[in-house]
Amino acid sequence: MASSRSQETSSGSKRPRRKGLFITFEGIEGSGKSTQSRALAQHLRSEGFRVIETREPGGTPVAEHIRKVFLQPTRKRHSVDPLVPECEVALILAARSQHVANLLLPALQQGAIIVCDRFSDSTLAYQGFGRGLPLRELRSLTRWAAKGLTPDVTFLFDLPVSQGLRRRLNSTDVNRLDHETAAFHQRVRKGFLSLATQPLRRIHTINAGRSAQAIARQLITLLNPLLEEGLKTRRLAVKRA
Ligand code: ATM
Repeated sequence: MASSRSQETSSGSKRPRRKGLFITFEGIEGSGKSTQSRALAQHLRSEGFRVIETREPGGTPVAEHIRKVFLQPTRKRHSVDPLVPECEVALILAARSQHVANLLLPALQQGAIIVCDRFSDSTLAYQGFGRGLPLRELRSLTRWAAKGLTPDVTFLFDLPVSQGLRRRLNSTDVNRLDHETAAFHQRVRKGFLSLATQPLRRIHTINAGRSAQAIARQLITLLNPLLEEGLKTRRLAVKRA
């Protein structure tokens, strides 16, 4: 990790050094990532860190409004006007820009640990690999909406689509994307896995088919070096002095 006041991004540009830590959870639906992200946040709080739990789309009042429009199942009366992929991207980016500017950047500046359920990798996986929109443009748009913010570490929860969908369709809050075909969700899964092969090594693929306790232990093991580094060099906010 660079010790200067700014950090090198993957594109080679400089971004202001932040005090906090930005952790994201990604994966197909039904992978258990939301349960694990809540458990991790609770663990970090019990260790004395200042933690903010949030999600995308959403996380601020305006972004949560946009989430409702984005996820609302297509009703019969809306079937003449289904959301097109470009509109999906526009809604996601609108929500992300609010979230980044009004919650994530200020909290990171104050040394908080952010535990965020989905971020830009979901846009590449769902709208890029899933819907077929060009990845290069999506990367540039999402960088713009996120003011260049990228996670410090990402946990990608992976399991076969059939298992994820089975878990998901048994739940009570089925959303618009849950009704997509298995082929769509397969493309999304493959997309996530291909993002995880990138050389930056930010994304850790987690086998989501294991017990909740085993997964929780693995996340803490992966995170510990970053927390130690954060306490030394970033000034992470802790409750005890
Ligand atoms: P959660 O159910 O994990 O909160 O996610 C809501 C949906 O938003 C999820 N859909 N399914 N099925 C993935 C979708 N989504 C995108 O399509 N693109 C994005 O950029 C984000 C952040 C979420």
